[in-house]
Amino acid sequence: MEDKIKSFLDLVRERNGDEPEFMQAVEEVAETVIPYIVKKDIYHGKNILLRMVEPERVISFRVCWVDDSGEIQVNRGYRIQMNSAIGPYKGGLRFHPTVNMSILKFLAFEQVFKNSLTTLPMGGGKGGSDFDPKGKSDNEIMRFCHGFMSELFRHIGPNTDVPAGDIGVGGREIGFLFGKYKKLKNEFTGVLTGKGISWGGSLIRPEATGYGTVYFAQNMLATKKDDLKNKIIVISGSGNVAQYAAEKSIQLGAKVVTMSDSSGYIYDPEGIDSEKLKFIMNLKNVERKRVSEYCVKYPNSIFVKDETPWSIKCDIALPCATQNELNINDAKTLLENGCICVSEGANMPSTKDAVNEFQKAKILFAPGKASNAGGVATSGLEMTQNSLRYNWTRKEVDEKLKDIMTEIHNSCIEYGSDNNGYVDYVKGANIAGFVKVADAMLAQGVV
Ligand code: NDP
Ligand code: 2IT
Repeated sequence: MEDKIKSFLDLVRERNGDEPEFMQAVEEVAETVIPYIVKKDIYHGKNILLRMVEPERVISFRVCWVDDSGEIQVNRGYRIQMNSAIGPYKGGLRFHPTVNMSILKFLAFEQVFKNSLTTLPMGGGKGGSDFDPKGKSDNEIMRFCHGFMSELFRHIGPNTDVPAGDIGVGGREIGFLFGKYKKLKNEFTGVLTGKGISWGGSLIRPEATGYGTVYFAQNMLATKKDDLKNKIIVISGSGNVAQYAAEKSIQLGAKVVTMSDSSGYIYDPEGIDSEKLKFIMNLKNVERKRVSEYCVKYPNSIFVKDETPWSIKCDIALPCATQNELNINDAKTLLENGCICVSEGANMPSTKDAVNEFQKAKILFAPGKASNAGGVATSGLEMTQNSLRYNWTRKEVDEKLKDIMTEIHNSCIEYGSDNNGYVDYVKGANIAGFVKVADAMLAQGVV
């Protein structure tokens, strides 16, 4: 078995060159899925996994735009259309200076499994740009988004590929992207998700990833007859996912003590209550300032520069910032401090070694492709509402989101439980996600 996995990974590495994040995502899947494939005759001789690691289409394009001082700027835009076996390509757009092919391919690959887990008919894709939104004026953001869409529009569509937000792409950016698409195509369609409520968006979509991550933690804790009440929670990030993970945690009676951004983390031993969270939301979403400002407003808290929050004692950790933000030493520290549950809000925030530590200690650990799937699931619900030309209420969407998170949890249990009752959520999510896509690919033949 080891040999089979190794020769598969060697081949993928050889074909893809230096793409460390993509290889990390592929390795984690190969290690759990290849042993499953070996046991199932229907998949033999079909090279399904080799087909799945090859994007169906990769688009790379130039984005030119004029900044406020009149200078012409050039960025690179991408869309990876990874797999469309079970539905149109679906996945976010990331605007961040670190964006490159390796990062987008890892995200697109994870998205295929995640979207399959949601129970909804969505294929997987991801895109973005190395554009850095930090410090840009609203007009510069608009000009960049319009430039980006002036090429992307010809590759997407409500039945082809439906992008959404990710790091650096929120409601403001989706608005500018949607406006340009509509202008170019003369069509009002559900081509993007995360839209504003008055122009085709879904209630709960902004909240969905963070809420879903906490609902997944709730499901995991319930297997131990436990819940979130009075739990100490450490959260990283202070963007979309982190904010709503914090909001739901507070609503369920937990005490959130940290949040962070790329400059460091804040620690509030008294807890970030809903009033203080409102301050953070305004700081990040409206004023677009650094999280350290929190400590000026609330002097009983501290700001720790250039560090991640994992050394703070907690019961539950919710990494909600970015990939590989939690390493093996962080995992060891969390475990020493008594952490019993990690639910990933970000995509692949824990390094491979860190995941191994959590699994060795047999704590509750959920990989992002399962625990953060509530965001894209609610995007799927937005697509459904757009097709119906109808809007569900907040309560209706939230109920559907909760049900989907429970379904995903059940799938992980079905494919990830061992004989002693331990659930390997990584294995469960990978195999459950794989089966649906693989079966569709088999049915559709070699295309
Ligand atoms: P936002 O842009 O709203 O927020 C990102 C947060 O993470 C910010 O606090 C940002 O700090 C921090 N961050 C970003 N990059 C780094 C870095 N390299 N080092 C340290 N901190 C960093 O993005 P989201 O909240 O939407 O996304 C967060 C994570 O969740 C990502 O991994 C994304 O892929 C994942 N995700 C998002 C979904 C969604 O619906 N939005 C759905 C599923 C997963 P700063 O402001 O300083 O950059
Ligand atoms: O990583 C993700 O699942 C997202 N950024 C959300 C994708 C979506 O299409 O809503």
